[in-house]
Amino acid sequence: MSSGDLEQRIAEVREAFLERAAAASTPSEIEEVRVAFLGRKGTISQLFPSLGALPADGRAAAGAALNALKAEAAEQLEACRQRLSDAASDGERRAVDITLPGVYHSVGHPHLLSIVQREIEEIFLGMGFDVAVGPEIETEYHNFEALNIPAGHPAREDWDTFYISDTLLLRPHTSPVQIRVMESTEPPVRIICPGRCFRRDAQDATHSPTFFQVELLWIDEQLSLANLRYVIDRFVEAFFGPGYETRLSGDFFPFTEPSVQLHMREPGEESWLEIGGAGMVDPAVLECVGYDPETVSGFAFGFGLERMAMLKYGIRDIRTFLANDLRFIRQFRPA
Ligand code: FA5
Repeated sequence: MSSGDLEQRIAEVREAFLERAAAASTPSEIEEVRVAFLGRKGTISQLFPSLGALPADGRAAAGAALNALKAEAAEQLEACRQRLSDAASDGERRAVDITLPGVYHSVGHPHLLSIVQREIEEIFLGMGFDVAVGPEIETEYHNFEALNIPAGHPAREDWDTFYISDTLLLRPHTSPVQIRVMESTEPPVRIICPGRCFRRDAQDATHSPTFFQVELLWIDEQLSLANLRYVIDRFVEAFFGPGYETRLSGDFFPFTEPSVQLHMREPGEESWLEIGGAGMVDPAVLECVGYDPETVSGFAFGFGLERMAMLKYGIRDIRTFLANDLRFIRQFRPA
């Protein structure tokens, strides 16, 4: 090969290198180009042995041209790598561009009924009660018999119950949880039980086929109606605040004796709203769960959660709770 041929070949290789280098757009493509031209068997490296075959007078110039190509190729590849890493960090910078307007992600919040349930739980936890739960599908035994309402007793009609089978039903009140707790706990017992109930009630402004009750049960020695009245008053004070009036009147429940009913009135309102029933636990119920009515006594209540929320927040129709209207739900975003 003459020195002119070699210079011609160097020019061709340079062209080919520049074309391949310009097309390389990833680190691995850049590495491929490096190996193809500058690697041990690369096109540029392979040209060096030809220098030895050149006549002495042209060898120096051809050697310089070849070295220059090798240096240029190495520089170009380094420049390609730099461009790629600049582009990558530019992309990263753009990914967290704090000057762009944010993307709005709507965050939900608990429903008013959950908020009220939690508030009530907090108040009673503060008074030393535990929170108990029971199944929404109940046995007839826990829902009626153990509560002193045997089969055929007319009081069963007070709870318009959805039956699932001959012995299973959707609980129409939370009172069966009293039984479950007493069956598994020695006295003293101090629990509340918030939970969903179901009744075949026609829907109107104060009735819904599905609603919540909060049950309370306190069994100890020497409890009386006066203690019940005290607990109700402290609760009303803590949950509703000042100005709400309460009224207890006589009632009948097979599982309490005596039994009372609680009505409440908003400040400045004329009409009373029934909140729930209460009373001293009937000795027959205590005996049924294996307690000795001679040594322990206690009281219970079952209050409607929606009714309490309605009074506290001025809600006039119980149907709004489940109407799924966001304009209603969003008014009660917890702080
Ligand atoms: C009972 O369910 C008794 N278990 C309460 C009780 C517990 C008495 C412990 C004594 C001792 P009553 O059927 O009255 O009682 O219901 C209690 C409250 O649940 C009602 O005052 C009302 O606030 C609420 N409630 C009942 N039915 C509905 C309904 N269909 N929709 C909304 N709230 C209801």
